[in-house]
Amino acid sequence: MDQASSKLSPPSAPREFGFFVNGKSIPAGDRDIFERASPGHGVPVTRIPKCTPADLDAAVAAARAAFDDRRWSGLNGQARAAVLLKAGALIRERAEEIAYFETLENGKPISQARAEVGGCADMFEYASGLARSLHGDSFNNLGDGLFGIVTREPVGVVGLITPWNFPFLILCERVPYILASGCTIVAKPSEVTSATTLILAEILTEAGLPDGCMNVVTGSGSTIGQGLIEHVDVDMLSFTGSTAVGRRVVEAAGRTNFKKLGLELGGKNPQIVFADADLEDAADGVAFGIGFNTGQCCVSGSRLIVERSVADKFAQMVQDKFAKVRVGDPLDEATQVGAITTDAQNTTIMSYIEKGQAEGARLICGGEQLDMGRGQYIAPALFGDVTRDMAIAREEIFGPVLTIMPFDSVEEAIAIANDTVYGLAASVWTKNIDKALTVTRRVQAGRFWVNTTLAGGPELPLGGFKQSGWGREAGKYGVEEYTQIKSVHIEIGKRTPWIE
Ligand code: TXE
Repeated sequence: MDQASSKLSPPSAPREFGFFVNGKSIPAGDRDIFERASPGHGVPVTRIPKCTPADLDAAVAAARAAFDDRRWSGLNGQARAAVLLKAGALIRERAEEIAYFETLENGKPISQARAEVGGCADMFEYASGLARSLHGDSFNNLGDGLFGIVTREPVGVVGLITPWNFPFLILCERVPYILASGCTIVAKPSEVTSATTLILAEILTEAGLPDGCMNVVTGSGSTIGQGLIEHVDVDMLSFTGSTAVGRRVVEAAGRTNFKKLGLELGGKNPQIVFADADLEDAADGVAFGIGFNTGQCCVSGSRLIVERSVADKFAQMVQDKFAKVRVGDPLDEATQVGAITTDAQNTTIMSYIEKGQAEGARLICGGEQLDMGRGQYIAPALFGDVTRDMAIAREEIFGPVLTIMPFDSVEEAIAIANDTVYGLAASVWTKNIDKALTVTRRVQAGRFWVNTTLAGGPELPLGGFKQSGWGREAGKYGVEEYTQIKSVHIEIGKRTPWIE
C-alpha cells in the first residue's frame, strides 16, 4: 500500500491469516480457505481458514481453562488495566494497517475506517479505567448481627459473534469491556470480514493478555457460529447481527445451557424533523444518517418523519445533499460513501428499491447501481409517498434507502416513530425544548439523538428496546453486563440458635 498518496491501492496478493487459539495464530494447514474479494474492487484481499468443529472445541477449551485457573480474572484491576491500555496504544500504532484491511474487506471509505480505528483505541483506554473501578455494593443497615456485601464476578467464557458492517468497531465496543470484567473470549467474526478481529487477537497477546483469554475461530455462521451458540462450555453469548439469527441464539441458549445473552439486532430508526428545526443542519444530518457506511448500520436513520408544512422543501434539501455526496472507491480519501459489502446485501437493497416502487412509493432520486468499472455501488435513494404499511417503511433494508413520511402533530410523529417492531435508535431535530424532550421520552429507542445523529463514545451504552435486542454494551453498563452478582451475607457475633 502506498501511504503517501491520497488513494491507496488494493494489495497485489491476498494476505493469509491463521485463526487464533491459546495465544497463537494457527495456519489453515489442510483446512478449507475462504478467499475474500474486496467489494470495492473485486480483487482477492484476504484468505481466511474455515475452522472445523474440533477447532471450535479447542478454542472454547482454551478459554475455559484460562477462565477457570484465574490467570486473568485473578489479576487485580491495575494489571488488567495495564494490558488494555497497552492494547489501545498498539491499536494506534497499527491503525493504518487495521483501517486498510477494514476498508478492503468491508468496502467502507478509508477515512471513515481510520476514524473508527481511533475510536476503538479510545474504547480500550476508557475500559481500562473500568477494570479498576468495577465494584459491588455493601449493606450496613441489616442490624447489628448481619452485614451484606454484593460482589460482581465475571460471567466466565464469553462467545462473541460479530457482523460485517463494523467488523472492528463492533468488536471493540465489546472486547475491552468483556476483558475488563475478567471474562475470557471466543470470538467468531463474520466470514467476510475476519481480518481485523485476527489482528486484534495478535495485538492483545503482544499487550500481555495471558494465552487463552482471547481466541478467534473463523468460518461460517451455520457451522462455527451455530456451534458456538450451542456450546455448553460457553457461559455468555454476545451476538450482533440479524434479528432472524438472534432468534436462533435465544432458541439455542434455551435448548442447551441457558447461557446469558446480549443481543444487538436490527433497527428501522426514525429521524423526526420539526418545521422549527435548523433545516440546513437537519438535512445534512439526515443525509449522513442514511449515507454513512452505505446505510449498513443497525442505527442508520432510515425513516424520515417530517412535519408536513416543510416536507416538500426538506425533501428537496435532502435530495440536494444526496446529489453532492461522493460515492466511490473506498481507498480514495475523498470518498464518503463506499461499496456495498456483500453481493447478497447488494441484491437485498436493489430488491427493496424495486419493491418500494411496486408498492406505489415514488422514487425521488437515486437507487440505481453505479458503474465504477468494478465493485458494487448504489446511489443513495429517497422515496416519497410512503405509507406505514409498505415493506420499505417497515423492514430493515440495511442500505442507502430513505423513506419520507409527513406528520401534522407531535403525537402523530411519535406514533409513526414507534410503529415498528424495532427500537434501536432515533433522532429528533427541533429548536423547541418541549418537543425535543417529549419526543425523547416517548419514542422507544436505546439510543437517542437530539439535533444530531450517530454520535457516540465509549462512555455511552448501546443497545435496543423491543426486537432490537437485549442488554447493553459499552460504558460502565457494558462491563456490568459481563458480570454476575453475588449477595454475601455475613453474620456478626454469636448466632441466635435455631435449636436450643
Ligand atoms: O447477518 P447474520 P447477515 C441485518 C441486516 C442484513 C441482515 C443479514 O438487515 O441485511 O442482517 O445480514 C453469524 N448461528 N444485520 O446475513 O447472518 C454470521 O456468521 C450463529 C444487522 O450478514 O445475522 C455473522 O458472524 N451465528 C446487523 C453474524 O452471525 C450465525 C449487522 C451476523 O450475520 C448464524 C449485520 C447461526 N446460525 C446484519 N448464522 C446489526 N444489527 O448491526 C449467521 N451467523
